[in-house]
Amino acid sequence: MTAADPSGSNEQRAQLESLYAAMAPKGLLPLWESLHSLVLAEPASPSRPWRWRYAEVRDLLLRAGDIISAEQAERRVLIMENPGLPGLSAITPSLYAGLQLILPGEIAPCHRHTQNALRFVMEGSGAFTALDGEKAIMQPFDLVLTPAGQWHDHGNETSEPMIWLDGLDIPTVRLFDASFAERLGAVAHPQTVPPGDTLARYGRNLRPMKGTAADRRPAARPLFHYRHADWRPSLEAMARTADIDPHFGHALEFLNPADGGSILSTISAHVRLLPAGFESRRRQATDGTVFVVVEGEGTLLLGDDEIKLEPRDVVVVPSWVAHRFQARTQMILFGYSDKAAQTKLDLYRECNH
Ligand code: 1HN
Repeated sequence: MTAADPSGSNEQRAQLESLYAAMAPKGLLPLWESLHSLVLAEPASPSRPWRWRYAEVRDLLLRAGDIISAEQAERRVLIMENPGLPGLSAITPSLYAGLQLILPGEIAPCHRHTQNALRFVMEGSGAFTALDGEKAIMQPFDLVLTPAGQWHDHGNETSEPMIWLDGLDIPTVRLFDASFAERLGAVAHPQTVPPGDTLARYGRNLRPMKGTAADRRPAARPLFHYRHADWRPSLEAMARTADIDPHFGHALEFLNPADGGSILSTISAHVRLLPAGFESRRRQATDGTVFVVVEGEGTLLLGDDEIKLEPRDVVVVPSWVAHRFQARTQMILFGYSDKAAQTKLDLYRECNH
C-alpha cells in the first residue's frame, strides 16, 4: 500500500506517519512509499528536451571573454545545463556539455582528471588541444578526445576566437564518487612530438609494429583526433552508395582503432547525414543524446513538441523520449551519448518504430 492507497484507513495512516517519524533520524525509510518511483516500468527521465541557439550562447560567451581570461577561469566555459536537472551541471543525468571560448594568445592551463572528455569544434581554425604534449590543430567540426588521466591544455596562437563544445562524463564520475584531478606545474605541457604524429600512425588503419620505434600513446586508446576533413567525405560517400536507414539516415560511428569499440570508455559518438526532405522514423533509446547541427536546417519532433534546428544549435534528446528528425535541407548532425557506458553495464535498449 502507498500514501495514495484508499484501502488504508486514517488510523493506519496516523500510525505509519508516526513510525516514519521514528525512522527518519536513524537513516531509515519505508520502501513501500517509493518503490514505484525507484523501479520504473520504463525510463521517465527528469531531463527535458532542450535546444541552445548557437548565436545566443556565443554572444554570452564572448561577453565572458571580455571579463575573465582563460587562464584565470582555468576553463572559460558556459555550462549547458538541462532545465530538468537544476544545480547538477548536467545535460543528461550522466553527461555534461559546455561551450568553451579561447581567445587569440590565450592558454587554458594543463591539467588531468578521471573524467573523459571530447571536444567538437564549433568555430575558429588553428587553435590546439595538446594531449600529453602532442598538439591537435583544430578545424571546424573536428572531434578531439582527452581521455581520462591524460594531460591536456589548450592554446590559441591564431588571430581569431575559437569556440568548441566540451562533452564530458562528469555526472557519471560523480555517481561513482571517483573524481581525481591535478594541475601540471607548468601552464602548458612541453611538446613531446610534432602535431599530427598520432594521426599519421593510427588515423589511417595502421599501427606501429612491435619492435619498431617506441610508441608514446596508450595501446588501448591511441587515436585522439578525428578530422572533419576525413569524416565528412566518408559520410558523403556513404550517402552516394548506401541504402538509407529509415531511423538514422546515413550514419557513421567514430571508433577506437585499437579495438573497434567506442571512442571513450563511457561515451560514444557518431555523425549522420539526412538528405533534404528526409523524415526519420520514430525511435527511442536509453542513451539520452546531445546533438550538434553541423549543416542544414530542419525540425526535431518529440510528441507534440517541435524544435527548429539551425546550424551550430545544440539539442538534447533525453532517454527513451520518442523522436524523429525532419530535414528541410540536407542536414549533418554530430551526436554523443553514454551508450558506451550503458552497453558495458548491459543497460542499453532501443526501440525503432
Ligand atoms: C575540462 O578539463 C575542460 O579541458 C573543459 O577543456 C570543461 C569541465 C569540467 C571539468 C573539466 C577542458 C571541463 C573540464
